Amino acid sequence: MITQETAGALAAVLDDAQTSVSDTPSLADTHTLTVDDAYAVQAALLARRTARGERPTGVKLGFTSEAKMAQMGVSEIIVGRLTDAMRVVDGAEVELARFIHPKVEPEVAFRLGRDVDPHDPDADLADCVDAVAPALEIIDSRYRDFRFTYEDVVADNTSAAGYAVGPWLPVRDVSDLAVHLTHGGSRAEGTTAAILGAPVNALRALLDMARRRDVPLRAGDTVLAGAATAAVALTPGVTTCEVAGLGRVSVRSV
Ligand code: OOG
Ligand code: MG
Repeated sequence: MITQETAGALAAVLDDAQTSVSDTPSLADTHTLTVDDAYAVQAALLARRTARGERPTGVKLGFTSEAKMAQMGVSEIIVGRLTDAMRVVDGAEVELARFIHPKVEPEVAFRLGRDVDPHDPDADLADCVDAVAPALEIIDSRYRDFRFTYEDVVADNTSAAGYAVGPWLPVRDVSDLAVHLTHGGSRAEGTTAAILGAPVNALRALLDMARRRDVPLRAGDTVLAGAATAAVALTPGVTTCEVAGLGRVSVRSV
């Protein structure tokens, strides 16, 4: 296990890459990190963000679909943290200059209606969800050329950079809904079934991760279940995610 000091130093490297909008080499070039080490770096990264006033707003899962696993060459789920600084209002502008090499992906978001104790053996996260919505996630790996190991991407807070959530709707079955991502002239199609068979399975996976990784789950938190398709480069223009029966959410990149 790396020391707290090393975790803090590696978090500083990733944080500086983000704030200075410049990429950084894979940590694996210089450090041998375990998955536990990587989550310690992620925690130190979040601590830096909260120390400068950012407020945690929820959690995100990554690599919950085959398309994403294949795209990034990674085959196990990861969990990262969202803050208010990453939030983009539905329909609002996002400045591409804030990012290194952003990509966007279509997602489904859940909202937690109450605090959940991940260590409660009877906890059922799906029971605690009070709303669902279509969502867009902007990912922006801090690593050069978006190339990373599993431990790298965990340390880098799972490439989290931005997210937009459409209008919240009452809870419903979101198991197999068509998903369309449109960006300029291009269009990607998928289904929510690509997310671990059904997004509700992402909630089960999240509860397990939260238990193992000490991730808090609080009332009002947004949970991003993971992308339903591969990510596409975010370039100027309007990007929309439409989930059949849930509606749409968009961002305008400038
Ligand atoms: C890591 C983030 C993966 C998802 O939805 O699968 C992710 C990355 O691809 O850079 O957010
Ligand atoms: Mg994602």
